[in-house]
Amino acid sequence: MTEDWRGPYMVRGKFMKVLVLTGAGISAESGIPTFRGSDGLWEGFRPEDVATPEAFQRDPALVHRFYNERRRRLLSPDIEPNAAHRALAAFESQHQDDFLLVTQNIDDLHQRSGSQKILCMHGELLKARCMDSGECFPWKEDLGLDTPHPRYPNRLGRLRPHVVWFGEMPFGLPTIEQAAAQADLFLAIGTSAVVYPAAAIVQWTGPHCHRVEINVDATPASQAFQQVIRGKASSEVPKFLQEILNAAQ
Ligand code: BJW
Repeated sequence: MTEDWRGPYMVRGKFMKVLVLTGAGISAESGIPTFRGSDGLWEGFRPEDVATPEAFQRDPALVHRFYNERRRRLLSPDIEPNAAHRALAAFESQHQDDFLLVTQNIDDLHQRSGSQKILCMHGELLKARCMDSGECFPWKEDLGLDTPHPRYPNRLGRLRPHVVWFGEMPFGLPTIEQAAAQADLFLAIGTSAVVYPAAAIVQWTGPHCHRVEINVDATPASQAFQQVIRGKASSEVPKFLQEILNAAQ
């Protein structure tokens, strides 16, 4: 399964196109629970009760509570980016060709680390979206059924978390598809590869692309990667990216 990445990398020189996909595993060591781990975020919540448009219609108060708790936790002082987030931002700043970081995470830990070219395909927890106009607003407070609209204070409860629920279309798919087709290196970090279309991105890469998975466990997609690194993101991501930068010198 493991193949030395220096082959394709050195043939193409240092100006390679890099696409990175991150999932909940990269933020686990920052204190944000993953979705499907044993201490997972959805322990006690069924996904269909909190992460679908139907759930929100049925019981908006419950869904708001789920996201309010996560927003408060994200904003607590003990949550901060870890070495993997920081290494990706540092790599981006030193890499001289195309780079795109696609994250499924709705936390803002990549942004806090300084990542610039980032596409949040499942939305952002620190934004609220008007259900009528689609307009988004930066948001750090709780949302609820009595939350006034920032522009029209008499309109209450028309804001929802700016996140992508099951059955909704993720953001930026054409951009992601194009970046995948052109990528020389695809790096998937800390994602279980069970949620689509994110899980299919590896299939959208071209035959020339070197595909690397970094995860503590195997995933249903592991076979699609030439190089599989088993370990924690905070140690393996900085190591891997530094090797690439060293090889490009
Ligand atoms: C570490 C680590 C460490 C831990 N270091 N690693 C049947 C078949 C196929 C598809 C479907 C189907 N039925 C329905 C669908 C579609 C559905 C879907 O995929 N369902 C599956 C569950 C079957 N998908 C959708 O509905 C999507 N929309 C859609 O398909 O639209 C139509 C469409 C049509 C055609 C083209 C394109 C689109 C929308 C999906 C929205 C997902 N939303 C959520 C919630 C977002 C808001 C929120 O955060 O609350 O997104 S669900 C949840 O899962 C969240 C995550 O982003 C997503 C992925 O989870 P992730 O990040 O992989 O986390 P975990 O917990 O699963 O895994 C963590 C991993 O880290 C593990 O592997 C650990 O081992 C590892 N790890 N610690 C490294 N320290």
